[in-house]
Amino acid sequence: MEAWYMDDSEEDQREPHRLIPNQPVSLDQLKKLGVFHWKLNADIHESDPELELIRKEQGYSYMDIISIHKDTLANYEEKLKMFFEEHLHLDDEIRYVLDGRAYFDVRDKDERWIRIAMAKGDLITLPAGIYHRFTLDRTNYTKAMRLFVGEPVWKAYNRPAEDFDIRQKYVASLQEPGA
Ligand code: KMT
Ligand code: NI
Repeated sequence: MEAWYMDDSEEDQREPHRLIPNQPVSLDQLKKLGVFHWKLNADIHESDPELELIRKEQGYSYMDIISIHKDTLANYEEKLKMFFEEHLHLDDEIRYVLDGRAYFDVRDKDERWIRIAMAKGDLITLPAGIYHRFTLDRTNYTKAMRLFVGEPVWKAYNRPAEDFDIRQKYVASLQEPGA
């Protein structure tokens, strides 16, 4: 996993959009935004004790696998367009890349876009209430495990979504010491 601040060009969302010079974002900076990362062995995801432990500790009872490719995903174009709309959820978004690659973009506390480049073996959690979006990269393919605490709710609220309690809670959490 690698993360960096994005340029503001509107060209192809699948391009890396790095600043020149590149401005990297560390795992520590991501933690302060409530974004957490694990590196796992995706080749053994069906029987990985490390994944089992995370699922148990975090209460990730639900899981499914989504393959995002024009030949495997129904309404591919429409869904990708939706995923790239800036939005939030009322619950954490937990994704584990099993194959291929993808970008998750998150807003930092000053509203700047951070691009998180995810590859096989990267598991990430985005906190409820954070504004984010998702895109494939130039390789146009990813397979990801979707994890959830309890029954999944995929509902996304596009920005602006300031009135939700969860949004206000999230923004307040950025002010806490250590954040
Ligand atoms: C979301 O809500 O941003 C998504 O579900 C992204 C696609 S899942 C790899
Ligand atoms: Ni989302």
